Amino acid sequence: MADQYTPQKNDKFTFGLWTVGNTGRDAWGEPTRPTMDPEYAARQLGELGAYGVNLHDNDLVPFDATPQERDKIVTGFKKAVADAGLVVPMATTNLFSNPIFRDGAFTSSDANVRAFALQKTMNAIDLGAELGAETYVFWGGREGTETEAYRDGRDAVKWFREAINFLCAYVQDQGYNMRFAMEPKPNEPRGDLYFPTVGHMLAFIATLDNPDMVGLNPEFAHETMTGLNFVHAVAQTLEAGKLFHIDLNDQQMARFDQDFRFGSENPKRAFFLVKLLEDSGYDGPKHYDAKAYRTEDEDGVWAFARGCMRTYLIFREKAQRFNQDAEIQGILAELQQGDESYDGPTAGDGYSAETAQTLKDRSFDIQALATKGRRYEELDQLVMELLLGVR
Ligand code: GCO
Ligand code: MN
Ligand code: MN
Repeated sequence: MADQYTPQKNDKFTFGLWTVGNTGRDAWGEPTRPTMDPEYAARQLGELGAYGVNLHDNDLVPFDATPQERDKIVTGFKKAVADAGLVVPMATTNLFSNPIFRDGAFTSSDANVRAFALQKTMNAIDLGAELGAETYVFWGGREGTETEAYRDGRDAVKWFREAINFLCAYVQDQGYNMRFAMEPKPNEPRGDLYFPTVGHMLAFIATLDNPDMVGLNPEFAHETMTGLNFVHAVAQTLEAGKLFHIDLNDQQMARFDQDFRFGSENPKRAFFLVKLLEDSGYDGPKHYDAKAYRTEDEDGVWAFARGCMRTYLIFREKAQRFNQDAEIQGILAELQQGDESYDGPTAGDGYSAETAQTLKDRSFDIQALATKGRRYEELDQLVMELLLGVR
């Protein structure tokens, strides 16, 4: 039954074909669910209230399809997507499944493989553009190592940069309305991946020929696997103007790549993430890069997909309530009043010799500043009570 947590198109929730289509195969076991037809997936997602469906080239077009086969598949899929009332906001390249990429794609030590990766990506960019995608994601699943004995990591960084510069120029040359979103991950499937975190990727982007065209696609699970705070990663990405896309899911720290339903493991962190996204005015797609437990049949897959969206909307409502809660807002206002009572020069005013001297001469009440309670225990408990449903 529809309620206030039922997703609407303008909530902009998206799923990858590979997410709801995940067959439950893992390193130990065969698939537990059959392959899902992409057109069927689009229809089902449309009915669930999703806004869009995303894909890797080979989620739709098999690796070895002829141009005629490709065109037929793409025509059918475009129609299914339109009939379902969906869009394809993001596309990407599978640069990890075929064994040719076993030692990397853009960072492969073999120049033939690097060139093939560029060729495959240009074709996949054409496919994305044909489907209307305005964001193109780069996740370097095989861009890494198990051993440092051969490739010098400096070459990997250089080759990756060359590839992204080349592909930015390709997009511009074609006149596509498309931006790139880089997706960092620390490990899996390789032992170690290059550009393992949001911070590494932000630093890399600044070295590109066209940094304005390139932003991030951070993923909840990826920072969390490493023990990093995803909310901070997204905050820094937003502050840099680089949140071009986002992959939502859940994950326990220091575990295998779990890709759990959004909010299912770390609900409090997920709440603060939703609050940040909503407060920031982020209006891009909220993409679920997650999968149903391997125990599930198809009904379980749709329960999973509904759950991802529903949890986001519940947290969005909680965030609104946080912003309206008199007691919470009262504490915030009191804290802010204290914090803003300072009336001297600040770093934000910029440097001048006079400011520096004024600051050097200023005396501070160290004792008072060092001992005043911050009331975060009280505040956090109110958040917990809000989340636990007793407020
Ligand atoms: C992973 C990644 C991928 C990418 C996808 C889109 O951990 O496997 O998150 O799911 O997001 O390939 O580029
Ligand atoms: Mn992932
Ligand atoms: Mn992802």
